[in-house]
Amino acid sequence: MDAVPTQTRLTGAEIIQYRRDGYVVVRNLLGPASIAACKCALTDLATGARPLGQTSLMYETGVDAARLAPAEREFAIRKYMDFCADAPSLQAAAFSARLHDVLDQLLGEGRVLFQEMALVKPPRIGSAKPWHQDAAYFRIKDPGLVVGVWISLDEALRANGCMEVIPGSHLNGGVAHVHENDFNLCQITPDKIDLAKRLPIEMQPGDALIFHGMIQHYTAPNNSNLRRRAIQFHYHQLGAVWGTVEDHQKFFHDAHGNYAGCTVAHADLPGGNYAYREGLPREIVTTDTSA
Ligand SMILES: O=C(O)CCC(=O)C(=O)O
Repeated sequence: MDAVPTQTRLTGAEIIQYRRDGYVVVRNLLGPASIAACKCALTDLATGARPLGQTSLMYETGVDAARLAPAEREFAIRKYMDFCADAPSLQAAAFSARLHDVLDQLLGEGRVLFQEMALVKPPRIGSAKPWHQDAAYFRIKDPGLVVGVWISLDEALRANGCMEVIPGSHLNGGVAHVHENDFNLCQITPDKIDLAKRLPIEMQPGDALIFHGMIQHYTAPNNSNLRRRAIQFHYHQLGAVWGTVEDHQKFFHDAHGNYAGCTVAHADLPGGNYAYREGLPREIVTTDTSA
């Protein structure tokens, strides 16, 4: 069993930090056994030791996955998605009672896990995730009801592409994003980012970054020899309503009022196979924290 407390209470100062800065870090959210089980599940999904089921794998640009030996794949994968049904240890992290105690404190009770992913930024080839706001990807009418949780499975340092945020940027609302049919590269237009305020957040394995759906954030390429695996969950509080692209445009538009979120492809470019989807149909997270 993990030698970590079963319950976590944020201090008043941490709750204020989430509201004011748009993020808070919970240290040691996952203990060593959970971290090891999550890493093992990611490896097994990559090698095929665990069937992919609903899980999808996305590789770094330029990688020909068909030419990789099974053991090589996890060193070329950029992202795993939709794995909860296939990997109980990853699902357990998403439904951690300790995590939901903290989220209850921040947001009130009752939420839905609507998206899960693992970002594994492989050594030497792991690419950047450009500056963006996660709410630009979700047509949810009240972006304040969306919360992201990013849990480091390795040490996340400046050297291997830790999370960086612009503290307080969630308070300025949505800003224009652009992309060219690769939703992984959807990014804030440079004039809307105050890079003087960027703050790298270095984390130890098991630490969790809890961040507001509107905070501007980024991860650098991994040019090091270090691994940097992380799992990321998105939840919305009950009461969140999925809207139309017009609803989303109210938050994400350019100076002319044109849509500037990440949920629509650039129609005039080849390879425009971007398919927007809403959240996965999921159960409400139980408030029974005894599990
Ligand atoms: O872990 C990463 O490299 C980027 C995570 C992130 O910001 C995202 O996927 O929205």
